[in-house]
Amino acid sequence: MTQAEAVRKGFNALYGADPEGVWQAPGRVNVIGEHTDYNDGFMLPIALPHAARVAAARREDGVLRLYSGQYPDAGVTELRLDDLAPRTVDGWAAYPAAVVWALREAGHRVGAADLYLDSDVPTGAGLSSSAALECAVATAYNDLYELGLTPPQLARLCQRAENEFVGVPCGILDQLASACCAEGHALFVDARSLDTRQVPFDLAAHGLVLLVIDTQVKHAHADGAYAERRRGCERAAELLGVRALRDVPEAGLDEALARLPEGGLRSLTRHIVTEDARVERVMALLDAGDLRGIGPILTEGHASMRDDFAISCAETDLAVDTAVAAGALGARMTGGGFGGSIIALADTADADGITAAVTAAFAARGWTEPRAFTAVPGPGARRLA
Ligand code: GAF
Repeated sequence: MTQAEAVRKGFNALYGADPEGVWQAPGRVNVIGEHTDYNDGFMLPIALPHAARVAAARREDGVLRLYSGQYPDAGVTELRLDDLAPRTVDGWAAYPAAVVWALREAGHRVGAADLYLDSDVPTGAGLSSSAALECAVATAYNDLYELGLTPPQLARLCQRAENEFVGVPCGILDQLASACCAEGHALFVDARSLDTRQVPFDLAAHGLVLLVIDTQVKHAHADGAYAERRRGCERAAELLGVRALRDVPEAGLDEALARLPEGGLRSLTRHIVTEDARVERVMALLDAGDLRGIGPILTEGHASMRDDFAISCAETDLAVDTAVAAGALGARMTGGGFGGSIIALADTADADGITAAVTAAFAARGWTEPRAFTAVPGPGARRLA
């Protein structure tokens, strides 16, 4: 049975009728460009083959019914559309509810629906499982209610849903990746204009793999620390008199740093400015067909997240250091930080050895065994059936 058939069947068994369709949206890993999104900067995600799927059918009585195959014990959540308000729904149901709320807030005439969700995007691993849920639901609603929204518009709407309804001050990286990525490609994003460009990212043709290693840790203070980094960047931009840190050119970095108070704001600024520059360097190499050459830039990016942005942790540092020592061309933490996953670019022949080395290093410290898989760029959000 395909995954589309599985959610269709689940929908039918639960709601006693066929859905009107099945949609899916992927998780992501970001190749480079971390925390640059809310600084109006650049980033380069790929979609994972892992995705959230939703079988859906419209309802006319204003009652939104939600069920997740990942949380069967929670049963069906019923919410009246007119009662939807920011921060009133907890847990996984907040994400689909948030999307319906955001559509209505934006003035779209959408009604309720029965939704049956499922997902194989690992949760809490920094791989955008929540954005995948949001984008799957937004894509389903876009079709069912014939809204005609473009993928970037859907991404913006999902970001608003997460910021205002769920209460997470994220940027647009995850939603844009989930909505706009294309198979076999990385997605270059300019977060200010929302201009995107599909960049061929054919790892196999270069004899390479992109390993994703989920450390299986998520440190508890992550949400507060993310918000704090964001406020720090905004404060630094204000003190420098620019709209966002994206407007500080790398050539003018030293001069900009000298105008900031000593300490945290300087290192936050240094990470963002150098990270934007790293995305541009990676883009230049990819445009020249040199996928292998991006490795060292990934590792530099990790050092910047560790030393300047201070969002790494012992587990991600150990995974990155071990992967590089075991022969990876480059490695870095991916996503918001404080745990989650790392990526490692490697020759195909070295992949198993790298995974084994990281696993052994974790075992030697008595840490939970990390989970590894290889990521091939998958498609963005779409209708399956
Ligand atoms: C998280 C956020 F949701 C994104 O918007 C982005 O800021 C990312 O962390 C860091 O690049 O995934």
